[in-house]
Amino acid sequence: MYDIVLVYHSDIDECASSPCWLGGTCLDHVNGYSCVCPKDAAGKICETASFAGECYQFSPIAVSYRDAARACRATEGHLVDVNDEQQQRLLADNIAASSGVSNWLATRTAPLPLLTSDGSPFSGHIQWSAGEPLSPFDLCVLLDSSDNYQAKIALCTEQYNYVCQSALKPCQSDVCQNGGNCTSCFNETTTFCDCPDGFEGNFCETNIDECASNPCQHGGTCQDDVNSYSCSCPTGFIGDNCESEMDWCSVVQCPFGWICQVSTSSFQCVDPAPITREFPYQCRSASCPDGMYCTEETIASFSCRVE
Ligand SMILES: [Ca+2]
Ligand SMILES: [Ca+2]
Repeated sequence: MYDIVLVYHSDIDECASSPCWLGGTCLDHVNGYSCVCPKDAAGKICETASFAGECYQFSPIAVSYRDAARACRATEGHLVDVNDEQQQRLLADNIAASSGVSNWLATRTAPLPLLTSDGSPFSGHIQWSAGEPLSPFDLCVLLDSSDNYQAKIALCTEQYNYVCQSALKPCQSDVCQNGGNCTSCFNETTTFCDCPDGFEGNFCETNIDECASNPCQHGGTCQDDVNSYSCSCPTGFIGDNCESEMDWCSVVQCPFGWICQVSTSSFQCVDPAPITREFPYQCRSASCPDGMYCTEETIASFSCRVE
């Protein structure tokens, strides 16, 4: 008796759950995935974006307002401030393209007044933890995903996702290659490279292949350059893309007094007065330009054709 063991090697599609945010493209790998983020987004799942001169980081987890504020401070940012409806709409669109759930804003009510033992207002000076004093009954503001990201009041102790905000600054250490312009946020944990024409990639490390579209015609050879390309054309073709057939008769010389007639990839030299010829024309090495071969056609004509 033999046990028959069937082993299936099946790779799970880690992109099936659409893990990349903000329009990032997911690449499935063995045991994982990676995200290719759009130009103004960055991070493992494209969770950080720059727009309107500021940086925004969208959290994948739900925590209390206080923990959210603390997490943002830890990255040298702060909970997102929304001051007008346009900003709210922009933020809402980006939340919808990331976690898609409700998110805390920085806005909250002032802490409730502190009282002493006899009920009078506390006016002493004591040292507080960061973020304190914050009572469990303080109220905070969130953008409510169940109501088209309108603002809504909630207890600050409830748990929601959050958005951290940070100014976009020039980079202290320039990580961009090939002359890319470097900006950073969240204490340089996120950097953006604005690439010069002809380069792409997170660090402008990729010289875009302008030959990829096969611009050279008629079998021309393409040479990639920075934001440009050049074509080496086969004999008989000219132009930036080898698109034009050579007008041979304008560049070659037939024997003195002979007539040049051009045709596809060749030309012919014809003696207009063949009757005076004593001997048939004999091809010589100088009869045709380099790259062409000579053929005697009649007693008084020969052609040059591309080899
Ligand atoms: Ca996979
Ligand atoms: Ca290039």
